[in-house]
Amino acid sequence: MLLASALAVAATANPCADPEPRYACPDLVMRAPYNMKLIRTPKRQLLAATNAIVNVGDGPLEVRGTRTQSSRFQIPARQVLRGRTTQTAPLVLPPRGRLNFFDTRTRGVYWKYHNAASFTLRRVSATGTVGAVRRTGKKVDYCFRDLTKVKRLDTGKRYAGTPRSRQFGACSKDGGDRQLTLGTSVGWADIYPYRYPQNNLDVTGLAGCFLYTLKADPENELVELSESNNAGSVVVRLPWKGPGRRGCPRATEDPGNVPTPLAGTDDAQTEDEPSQPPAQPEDPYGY
Ligand SMILES: [Ca+2]
Ligand SMILES: [Ca+2]
Repeated sequence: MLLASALAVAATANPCADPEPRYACPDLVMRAPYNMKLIRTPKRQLLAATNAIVNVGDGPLEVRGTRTQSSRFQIPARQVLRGRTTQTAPLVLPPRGRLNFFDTRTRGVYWKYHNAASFTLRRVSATGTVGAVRRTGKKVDYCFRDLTKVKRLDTGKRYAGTPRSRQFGACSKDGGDRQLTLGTSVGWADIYPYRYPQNNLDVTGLAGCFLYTLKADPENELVELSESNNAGSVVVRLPWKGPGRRGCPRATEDPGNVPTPLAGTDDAQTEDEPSQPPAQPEDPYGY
């Protein structure tokens, strides 16, 4: 009954926009790429960036996967919205995305949400207009977890409703799992340091001004309070000599929609590049 209701709702509208019943909905934002570094390989130049997906909504992002018989390494994923009151039952949406048993090659194999984010590079003209996508990144699978609490960039305070402790832990490494839950709580971030596998764009052979954009939920598989704030961008000059626009114009069109300037109020900035990993029973970047 609940599932049938969910199907009907999801087919017509974003339940986060419905006045009744009211669900506590997530709102993903991608902070502007930071800690950018050029990684040189024998044949390629990769411009890497740390990225942080933050939930600034009024409810958790929660995704559940239940194994079917069809696939060993992919699981259909359903988003779950919680009611604002105990009288409202959780809403389980139809599957629109999937979980992949993703091999990072160097950091283990994890269950991750596919198409959680995208990396794109577009040329910026002398007048600041943004052209078509020139390069796309490989990293699209993310854990969605509570890695660290963050503060608002505008006030330096916590987001309202931020849980004090982690609600969603590291991704499972068990390929035999039959049911999985991934998520990111309000006021928490899922962060990937620039060194993380695939956390880069191939900029080999490019010269000029470009807009480097990271976007959360680029296929809009997840319902949110806002779909217009999911990306963060920075203008870079190539060949890479370092961060900053270096004479490049500001982009007049920002496919990232909302600038996400970094400020010193963000816990993520201090926790994403620890000189020594925090003492935890598992890889702190268990993703
Ligand atoms: Ca959003
Ligand atoms: Ca979305």
